[in-house]
Amino acid sequence: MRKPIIAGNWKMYKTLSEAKDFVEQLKDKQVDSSKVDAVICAPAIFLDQLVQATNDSFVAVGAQTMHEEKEGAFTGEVSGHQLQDLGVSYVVIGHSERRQYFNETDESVQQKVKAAFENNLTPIICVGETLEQREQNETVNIVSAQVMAALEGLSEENVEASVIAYEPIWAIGTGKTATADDANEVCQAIRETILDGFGEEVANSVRIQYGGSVKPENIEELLSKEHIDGALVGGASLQVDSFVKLLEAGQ
Ligand code: G2H
Repeated sequence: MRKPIIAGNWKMYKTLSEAKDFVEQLKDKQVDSSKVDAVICAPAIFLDQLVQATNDSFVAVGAQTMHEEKEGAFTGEVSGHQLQDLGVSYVVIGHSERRQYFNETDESVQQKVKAAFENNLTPIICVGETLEQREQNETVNIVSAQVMAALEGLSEENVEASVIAYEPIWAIGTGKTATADDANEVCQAIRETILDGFGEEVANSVRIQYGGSVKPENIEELLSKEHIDGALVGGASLQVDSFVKLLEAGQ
């Protein structure tokens, strides 16, 4: 059985006081961490304080991106080494917004995933197709290629520990969700790709999230599907009550 993982992706929202407020309220909620993994992926400037605030709670903290180098003259960037030093546990890599606005490619995603593991961070690796690619029936080819590129060169152990987030680009922040069956179909194709590349045990263990306009109203159906092991959630992770409902659906 794969343990569901619900990760909030706050993107570029909240001030520090709002972030701390959120976490203080969240910590008081009854969430069974043996049944669901809860992650908040916050802006880099809050990570230090959120790690401290969530210490000894069911909430883990993640970053939204990282640089693949340990250190260097990369103005504005944050490295995996620095994230590890803060006590961050997860890092979102290759989100479609990073690919679209910050020139991230399959190649840079691969380097970042490798660097994440070198720094004991669990990568949440985002893949997904555009509307045009879906309409041309290219979804499975595109997504499988993204997955294989991201995982290339990793040990079986690291592939097994990776989290893959399938986020169809046309469903992100648009209010449009893939149907649960469509999402499950692509998540199954991702698992089959991993099976071909790394074997059955790894494929059966790796957790695959769906992302794209997930909310309390649609999460139960998504999670009821065989190959969907959680969700990467933007908008609906910004309010405590709604995030808790998502976690409750996972446990
Ligand atoms: C997709 C998702 C979170 P939203 O980007 O990664 O955001 O749930 O707002 O579509």
